[in-house]
Amino acid sequence: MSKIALITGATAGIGEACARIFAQQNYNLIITGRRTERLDALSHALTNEYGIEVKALTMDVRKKEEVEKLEFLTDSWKEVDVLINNAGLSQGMDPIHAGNTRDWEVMIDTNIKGLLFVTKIVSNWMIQRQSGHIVNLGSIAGKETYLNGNVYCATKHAVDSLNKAMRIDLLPHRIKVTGIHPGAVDTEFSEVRFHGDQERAKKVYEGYEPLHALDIAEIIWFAVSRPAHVNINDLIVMPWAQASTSHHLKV
Ligand code: NDP
Ligand code: 8X3
Repeated sequence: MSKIALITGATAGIGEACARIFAQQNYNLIITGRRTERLDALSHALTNEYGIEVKALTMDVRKKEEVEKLEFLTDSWKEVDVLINNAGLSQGMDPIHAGNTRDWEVMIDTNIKGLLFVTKIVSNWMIQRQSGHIVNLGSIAGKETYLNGNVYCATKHAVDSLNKAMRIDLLPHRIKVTGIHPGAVDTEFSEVRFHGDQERAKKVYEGYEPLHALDIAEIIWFAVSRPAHVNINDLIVMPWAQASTSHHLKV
């Protein structure tokens, strides 16, 4: 019987790449995000290409009542083996005294509260089966703090802490928990951070080769595919040309 992975934020970037990798590995998928058209297109593509089953659920992880729609899935879809808590974003890059409070709320609600709403539901399904693996997308921003990164960094430090907390709380239930913390990955991330300013977004990745979404998806698959007695607790993954959030070798 095929395993099931639930991937949040599968409409772009790392989440979409994870969907492709897990489909190649014959997983059936629950994919989520806010952009229904993209979810449907991905669902059709993966079904046709890999012959897997895909459930596409439009949901905004910030809205508890939308996340609770997961409870309406049939019992067989609740047998989730792998949860990838990937949905997340940054908004703005201003000093704390000039920060936009709406941006702060979006980041806190998505990166922390959204991750918690999804985890609460899916971890209970895993507890029923005493089995499962949760992968949390943190960031190098959850290990360091950089100029004007303030609230985004704080949300990813929270993810880092929740990753450790989940590992402790869910240990008696035989659930693995892994944190993946990438440096710069060339996705829609910077375009979203800069509110659609493509020129500014492009500059983030200029002069060096950043990571690609597939690099991270392959590493997530590596973590998930270790033998039963092995758990990768925490991984920081950087482009070779990036030593920290503020040190890049640019040519
Ligand atoms: P993208 O912007 O390419 O993708 C983000 C995904 O998150 C989209 O599918 C988006 O879907 C989804 N998402 C955002 N907000 C919500 C929401 N409220 N409800 C549901 N889904 C949401 O970025 P990445 O792929 O780069 O980011 C994925 C994760 O990796 C994030 O947690 C990010 O913080 C983390 N990360 C990224 C790095 C980078 O440099 N790119 C580095 C380190 C960590 P939709 O808009 O359709 O809702
Ligand atoms: C994304 C990486 O350095 O832009 O989480 O915060 S960074």
